[in-house]
Amino acid sequence: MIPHSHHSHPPRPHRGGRRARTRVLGTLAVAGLFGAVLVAPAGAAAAADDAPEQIVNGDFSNGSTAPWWWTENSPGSVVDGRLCAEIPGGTTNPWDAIVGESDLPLIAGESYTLSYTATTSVPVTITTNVQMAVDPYTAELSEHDQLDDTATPVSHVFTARADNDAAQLVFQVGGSSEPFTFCLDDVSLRGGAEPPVYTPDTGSPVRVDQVGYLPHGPKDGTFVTDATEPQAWTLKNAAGTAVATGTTVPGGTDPSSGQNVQTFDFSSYTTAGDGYTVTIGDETSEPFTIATDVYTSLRTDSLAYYYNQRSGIAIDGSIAGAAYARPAGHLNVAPNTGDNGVPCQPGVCDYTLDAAGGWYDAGDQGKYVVNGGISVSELMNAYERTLTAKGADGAALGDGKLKVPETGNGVPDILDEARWELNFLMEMQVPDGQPLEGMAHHKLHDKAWTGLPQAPDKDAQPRELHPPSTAATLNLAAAGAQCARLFRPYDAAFADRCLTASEKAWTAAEAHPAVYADPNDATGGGAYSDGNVTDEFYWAASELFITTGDDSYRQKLLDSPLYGDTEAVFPHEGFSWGSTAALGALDLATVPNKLPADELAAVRTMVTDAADGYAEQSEQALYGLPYAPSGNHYVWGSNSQVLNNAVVLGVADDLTGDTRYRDAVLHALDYVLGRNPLNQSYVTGFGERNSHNQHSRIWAHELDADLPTPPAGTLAGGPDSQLEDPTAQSKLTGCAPAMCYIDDIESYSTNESAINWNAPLAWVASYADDLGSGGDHGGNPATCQVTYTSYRWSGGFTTLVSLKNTGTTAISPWELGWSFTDDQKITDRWQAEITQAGRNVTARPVGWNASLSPGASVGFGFNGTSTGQVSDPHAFTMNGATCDTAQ
Ligand code: 9MR
Repeated sequence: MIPHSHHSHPPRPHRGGRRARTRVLGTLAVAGLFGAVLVAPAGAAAAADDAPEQIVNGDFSNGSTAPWWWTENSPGSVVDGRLCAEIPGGTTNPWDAIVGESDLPLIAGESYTLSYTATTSVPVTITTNVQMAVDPYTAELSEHDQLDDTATPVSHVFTARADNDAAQLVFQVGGSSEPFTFCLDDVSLRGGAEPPVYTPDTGSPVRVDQVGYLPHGPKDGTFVTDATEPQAWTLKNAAGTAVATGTTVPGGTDPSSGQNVQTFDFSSYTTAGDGYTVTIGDETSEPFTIATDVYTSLRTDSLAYYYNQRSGIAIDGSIAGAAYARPAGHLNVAPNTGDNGVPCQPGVCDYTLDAAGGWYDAGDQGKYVVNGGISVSELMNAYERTLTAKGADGAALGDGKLKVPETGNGVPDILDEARWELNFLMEMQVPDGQPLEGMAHHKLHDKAWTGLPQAPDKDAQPRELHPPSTAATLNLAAAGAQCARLFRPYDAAFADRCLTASEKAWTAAEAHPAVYADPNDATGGGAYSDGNVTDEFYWAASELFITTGDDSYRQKLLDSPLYGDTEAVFPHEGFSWGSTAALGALDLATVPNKLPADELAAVRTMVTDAADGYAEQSEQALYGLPYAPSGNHYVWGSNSQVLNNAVVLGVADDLTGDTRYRDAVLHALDYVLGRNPLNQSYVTGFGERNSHNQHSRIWAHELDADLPTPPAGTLAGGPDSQLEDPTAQSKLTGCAPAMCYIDDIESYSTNESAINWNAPLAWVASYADDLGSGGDHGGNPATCQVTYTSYRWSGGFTTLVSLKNTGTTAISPWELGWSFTDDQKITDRWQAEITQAGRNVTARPVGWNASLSPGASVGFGFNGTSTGQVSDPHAFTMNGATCDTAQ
């Protein structure tokens, strides 16, 4: 890699409130001196109630503090829907403690009304200023407001004298001898002009999946137009020849973008090819492909992201691509100070942990157990699905298929990648004999934020362990239990280690059920704080129950406040790192386990009920996405919410074969790959207009041309309507929710990549690629049927298989493949040649029984040994195509 200097870019502080705070701190001392001089001119008229609102997030209703800031001595957080800050006693001046918001545009001569409600736990007089944010801090409004513990509405009117693109509102709450709590709500500054509407370059108004469509899948697009009458559309092939035509369906205004749109559907066209376009009037879409393998490279590239994110290992250019080669990061080689022996933050512990390895979380180089757990779990789910779902192709994730250095070790490559993170999660466990033994440290990261770019091996910041948390501990318990069952056939010692770590973590979490990470612990790394761990308990109990069959875990599920609560397990807006119960429910619904039939049926119903909701969101959306956040609040990482909902839909399809669910999954993928209000493919290297400037310290090409862009397959977080970084705030003001995105390396709240976001992309890409390569149970009727009958006893089994040709043509020779879901090992067989590699089994004719005419069956059998609980496989492929199963 070509050396670069990060001195050419000043180190950038990071993250929402913190970053803003750092930026404004320098102004505070003088703000007071110069600020409180002017009063509102007499006679200013109140701005009308419907005058434009200038305050961003004035009611704190979504739990976020952004873009509010406060001085370091007065930490703030959202409490019961208000922003509350702890103000120290003993300061001298009003400006010694401040809570404020910046970037407020003011227009000279315009009248403004500032209003808010606030309480203080002791009576104080505060100074409320609207002022310049820079020297000389001239105030347009300066008032002394008397506050106490009653939330009396305060309102002030003023007329701005000067234009200002970025004024600030400051509540100066210093100068009290006693400490107090200051809580703020319903802050409003009305007047002036509407914030400018953000108008990005969105290219063609004809929006399609810029990668393409499966021949037998749905093929839909969206047309942005003022027209209200149906329009003619033409599908053209690469030669420009019209191959299909139709008319659009007017849809009205899309609430997520404010665009008037129409939709078009060319599903009935099924001929494979590259370079298709859709033309409407004079407008032509980006080109796309129709093919069964249209998502094959998305599957492998989305997974290659993880190798590129590895810490503690040199990235090999012959695997990752020459541009991505880099030395190992964070192995205690100077200037690195970790991660082989990482101390705690001062006062947190007095041991060090060897926590080398794992994946960097995102554009930063922190490693977080909370987010690591869901990420590795969704990767393991992509694999585990191939053991249980009809038509899922384990070989595509198998040994030799992915970009990992462990290829050739006989273990599926996706498990090799998962193991890199699982090891790290286990390293974060508090050692025996220490306080909080068995819990997991919440996170490990730099002491202070580094700037961009920053090569991992050149990071000189001290690395620190942060305190253990219950949420992290349960992430370890859940991921460890899943690890134990998946690695059992490949590496029993590793499986044992995972299970031991998992059970120990579970016990520790039960002993310390409410140890929460500090929401303000966000210097040098993200907070990932989570004050509700009922979902993590549900998830971990599910995984431990599936793996061990121990009924005490089932009892924990029955006792969980989430039991049977579909809305809580599968939130309307999607599961996430802070809401993980869905992971447990999805696995209970699909992975063979000992739940009694009625409880299993209830879990499956919960999955399909949730999927019905997401499918409906997709069907209502004019851009087809299964994500309809209330109030159109697109969250930080919204693309991962879209894709997590698609995972639930994919599982519902696996359970039922209902094409409604399948269509919604594919529509989610279409949205992410370009059928959206910005005409943006959010995946690097996929589609004509793809994101390639994601916020990254490693792939900072936008800041240093010698560095690469992110590797192909990297997902951008996507629209975040709360504008939670300064770049978003300055460049996206006035954006419609689904358009609050910018492919700018500085916009970490809309354009970062993260391990928990690429994971559902990999899951969905894997699912979609399986559909294309024969697993399309919604589109192509199966031409084979398998009857699988096992006789089991402790330690062994005998199985009889009957394979029937239910198609209309003869097959010769046949080849039947499946994967064991458990630890079965075939010892002898009859009437078929059977080979087993790990869990994957292939049966072939012995010779005389090679030919299967339509309607004919062939039978064979085998004996085997097993340890622990064993279930029958129920996903079979004959010569690559999915079979039906008869039970
Ligand atoms: O994904 C996280 C999102 O849900 C939060 O709103 C946001 C702010 O706390 O943090 C996101 O996670 C970031 C983490 O804190 C640090 N590494 C980068 C992550 C993605 O932006």
